[in-house]
Amino acid sequence: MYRGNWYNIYFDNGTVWDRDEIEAQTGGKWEGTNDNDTFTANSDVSVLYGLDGEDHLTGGVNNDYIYGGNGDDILIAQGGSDTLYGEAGNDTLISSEGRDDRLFGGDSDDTLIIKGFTTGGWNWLYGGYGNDTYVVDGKSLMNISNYISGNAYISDSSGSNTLKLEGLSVSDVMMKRDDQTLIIQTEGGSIKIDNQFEGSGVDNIYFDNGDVWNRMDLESMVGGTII
Ligand SMILES: [Ca+2]
Ligand SMILES: [Ca+2]
Ligand SMILES: [Ca+2]
Repeated sequence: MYRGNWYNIYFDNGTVWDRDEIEAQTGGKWEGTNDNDTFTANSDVSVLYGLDGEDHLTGGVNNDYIYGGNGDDILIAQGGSDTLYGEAGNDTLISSEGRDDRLFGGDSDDTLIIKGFTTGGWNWLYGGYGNDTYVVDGKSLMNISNYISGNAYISDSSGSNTLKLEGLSVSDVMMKRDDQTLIIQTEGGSIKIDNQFEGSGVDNIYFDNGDVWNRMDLESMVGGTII
């Protein structure tokens, strides 16, 4: 019986895709090459695979999932709530709006950046294996409205990690402790570092003017002891 065959795509080699297969194959997926790729998602695409090479991939308006693959990649979240996976290599992952993004550095030494908080919400940063660097534009935290707050959550239990608070000085922040979690409170939001007082998290926090706080400094500020 002939029914609905206008949905189908016929290839020269005899392959036929029906509608389900077309949706599965073209449902917003973009795949790069094993060389260096540069790609920015549009509204039709929400899953990006960089594969090998040093890729430069940027999210679009959707809630995108971006996979860097092997190599040192640059992945940028913008619009929607994006999830970035650096995977292997020394990757740079950037949340450009700081709006409910999730960044996973993966293996090796990655840099995870929140470039600016334009709205409230939480951003989740996971460096994974390796010595990872976290960079948070703290100044933008102070510029969002009084009624909403921008927040970042850092969870990292391996390597020697660093947090850079851009645009902030030591007088802009207040350190608090909630069980083993360090909470860095600013006027416009907070940064939580999971299990900081159990030896996870970051070894040093850098401020703009060159001030550095290490683990011991953080311990003494919140009145705890290193376990
Ligand atoms: Ca590639
Ligand atoms: Ca990578
Ligand atoms: Ca890493």
